[in-house]
Amino acid sequence: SMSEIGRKNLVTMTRYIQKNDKLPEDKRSEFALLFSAIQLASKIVGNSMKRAGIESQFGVTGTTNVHGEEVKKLDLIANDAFKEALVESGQVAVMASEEEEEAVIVENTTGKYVITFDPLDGSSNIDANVSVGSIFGIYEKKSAGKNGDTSDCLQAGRQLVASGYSIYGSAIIMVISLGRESGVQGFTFDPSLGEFVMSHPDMKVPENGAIYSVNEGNSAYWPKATSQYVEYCKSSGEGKKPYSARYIGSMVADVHRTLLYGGIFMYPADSKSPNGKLRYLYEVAPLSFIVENSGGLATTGTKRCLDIVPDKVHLRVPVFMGSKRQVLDVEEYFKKFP
Ligand code: AHM
Ligand code: MG
Repeated sequence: SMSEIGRKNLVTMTRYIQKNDKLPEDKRSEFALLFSAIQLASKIVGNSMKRAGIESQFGVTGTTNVHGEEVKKLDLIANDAFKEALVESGQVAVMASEEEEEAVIVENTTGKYVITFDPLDGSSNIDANVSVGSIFGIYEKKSAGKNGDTSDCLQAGRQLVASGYSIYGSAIIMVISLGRESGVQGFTFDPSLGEFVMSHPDMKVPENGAIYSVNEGNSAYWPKATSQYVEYCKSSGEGKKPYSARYIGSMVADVHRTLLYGGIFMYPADSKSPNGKLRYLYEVAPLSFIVENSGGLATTGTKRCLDIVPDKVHLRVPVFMGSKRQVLDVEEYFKKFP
């Protein structure tokens, strides 16, 4: 707001990155450029979302709007916004996106970062005006060639140097981690300044929570460990009350709530989807990095998510993430019912 202008303690995302003494100087400048690209992409996506309702009223034919322009799906607008901004930052060698079949290799660049992203996650929720988000992970290029290649994307989540998400809700909030040492910080977009301003410093997921979040419609297909754990969530006894159920069906929103209120978010494997639904590189790994760097845990049931080395760009993995207590309990159920 106007009253903030000129205040010394106004921490914009760029200031936060430039002053982060957990990072070497060169990394700070590279990250400042990278994150300014991601902020730009998020602002573009946020704006397009706001316009989407109006555009679709005008563009009833589904192909052209009142200006005679093609009405693009928001997923594609978001994908283009991210790709363009990232390439223009000059910092990026390889990109992997939910919307691209193959890794995208950037040519003629000295950029040494690898970015994985889901430009618009949860887009099936948009027509109902439910919050959606963008998710991204940042790795360093490992291959030796001048240009990067697909192998640069196939790194364990443990190798992430940064990750984050933007959530498009009543406000645009961006939550980022520049590594374990740096923790997790949340920034809210202030339209009057055009800046993301720190609003949630040093986010910590509660160690214990009383919310479980899962698409229970799939329960007929769950393995025993998952069914038994969810039964436990709903049970009472020995001082435990039944947990509350909350499931938006938009991963960023469900994980954001989990960070703030605690509890557990799950997208388990089931007999129809033996690896669950969510994709490792641009959904599970970046959000596991955020959750773990805020003091929580993320597991497949039997393995820490950050330890998985993906063998393909669109690999899916089951996931349980959130408060330490709940995730450790899940792992116990998987030991008991392998
Ligand atoms: P999307 O990438 O096609 O949007 O799908 C991912 C979304 C997640 O945001 C959410 O957690 C999940 O799908 C919900 O799936 P379901 O409808 O099967 O519960
Ligand atoms: Mg997605």
